[in-house]
Amino acid sequence: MGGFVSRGFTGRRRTPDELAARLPPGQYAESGFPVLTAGPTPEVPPDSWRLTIEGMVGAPQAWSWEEFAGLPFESVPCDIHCVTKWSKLGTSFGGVSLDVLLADAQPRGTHAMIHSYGGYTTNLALADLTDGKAWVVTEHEGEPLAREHGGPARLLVPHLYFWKSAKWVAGITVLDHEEPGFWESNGYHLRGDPWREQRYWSD
Ligand SMILES: Nc1nc2c(c(=O)[nH]1)N[C@H]1C(S)=C(S)[C@@H](COP(=O)(O)O)O[C@H]1N2
Ligand SMILES: [Mo]
Repeated sequence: MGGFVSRGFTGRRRTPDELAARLPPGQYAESGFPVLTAGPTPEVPPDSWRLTIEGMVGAPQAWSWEEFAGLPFESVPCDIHCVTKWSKLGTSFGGVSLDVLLADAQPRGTHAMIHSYGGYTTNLALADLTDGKAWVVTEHEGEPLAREHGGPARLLVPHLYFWKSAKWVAGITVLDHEEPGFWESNGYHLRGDPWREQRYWSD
């Protein structure tokens, strides 16, 4: 009886071995889906949402919600890792690969700045956005992406810390050099590989 009662107070649930191997160093498995937003939550009705690709490209691109819905859509099973140390294992999103979005734009640069409705920015190397590693997603676990998680559309870059996955994504500017985005200007690592624990500038 006493053992039963005290069970809930022994701390975080143990992560089974096969999942533990998917946890980068310093991370714990979170079963919920925490919301982390710097500042207010923008309201972006799908009818006024636009996604643009501009900057150092051969042909700038822009999609309305309706046009975006016509692009090849894929399901993306993945694990996500927040720099604040929670990881969500075995989740899934649905959206359009950056390979599809960048194909017609003909990028001429090496890096990108991602811009969100509300002003958030984050930087990525093009190499981290291409070859099946990044998506603009509109669904989470089969449902429309909730507004607090970036709905109607967010970037998803699951192999890097989750601050790179810009919510309410509005635009991708291709650059021929690297520039720090919002968190990267405030002490977060320029790349943010969770397997190398690239959390802060000094990592
Ligand atoms: N536009 C925007 N995107 C953002 C953020 C933000 O504050 N604004 N926070 C980032 C951080 S630090 C994390 S951990 C994830 C959190 O996503 P979630 O709220 O869906 O868990 O979104 C990232 N994308
Ligand atoms: Mo974060």
